[in-house]
Amino acid sequence: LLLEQGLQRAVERRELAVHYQPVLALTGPRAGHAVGAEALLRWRSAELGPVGPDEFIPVAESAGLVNALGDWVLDRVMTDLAGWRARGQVDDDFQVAVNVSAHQLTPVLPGQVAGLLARHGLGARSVGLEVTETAVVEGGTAPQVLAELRDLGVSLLLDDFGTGYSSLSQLQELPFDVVKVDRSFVAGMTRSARDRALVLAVLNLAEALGMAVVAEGVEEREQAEQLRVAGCSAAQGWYFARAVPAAELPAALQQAV
Ligand code: G
Ligand code: G
Ligand code: MN
Ligand code: NA
Repeated sequence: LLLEQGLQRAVERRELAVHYQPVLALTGPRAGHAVGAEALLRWRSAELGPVGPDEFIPVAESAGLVNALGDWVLDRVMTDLAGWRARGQVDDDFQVAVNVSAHQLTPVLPGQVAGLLARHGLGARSVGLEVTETAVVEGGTAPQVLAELRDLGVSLLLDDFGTGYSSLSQLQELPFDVVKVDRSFVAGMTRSARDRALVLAVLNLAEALGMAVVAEGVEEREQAEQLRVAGCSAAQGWYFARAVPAAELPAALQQAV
């Protein structure tokens, strides 16, 4: 209840911030360079101190607050991105991926995203939406909503891949552009042959389905190297860069290279 009440006031009290973790290309002409970022919501509550999204997003979902929160995040991200572009701090094809909750995948979302893109003068390709497997399987209207977002030109990323319950047929039917390999598999890949086999299998599967792969949670040089050799197109993780506030991202992008 304390969390719920705090969350209700978090926006007006300016306790929320979006941080950004650089995503680096591992292959292709931009290899070694930051080509995008993942937006990660942060809440510093006056009463509770810093609270992580793992803790407050479920509360926001059950309290019916996650749509308002999600709207705020999308607007914040597009404001930040438009600013970096106006100052020449990122390329036109720099893409920010935003996590969306299953509850946000309603028929109003595509129109909302289109409206925000127009208002901020951004092309649809500059924004990606990260959705978990569970969100897609649960939601009755989710596939239709995803199809409309895809028609807009927004990128769709399947988050935490391998930890949920999506079937291979769903992966093929849903309009995802990118599969994000969960960091639990990346963590084990240099030590466990099984984890390595799993990551390689995801890479093969994605290639067969015409999807790109972003590896999450890369903490060691050896992981980055194995992923690059295996043909993984992009990666993020503490080895390259941590999530930073919007004002610090341009510098973080240079350092991550
Ligand atoms: O940044 P961190 O590792 O604490 O994120 C924990 C979880 O919270 C991740 O699964 C991430 O996808 C989720 N998350 C982070 N920011 C957002 C957000 O803006 N909206 C939603 N729905 N989830 C988020
Ligand atoms: O579920 P999702 O992929 O959206 O979660 C992203 C979360 O992973 C963020 O909370 C972020 O802080 C965290 N994260 C990012 N890079 C690393 C990393 O290299 N190692 C670990 N353990 N967590 C990371
Ligand atoms: Mn994510
Ligand atoms: Na993830």
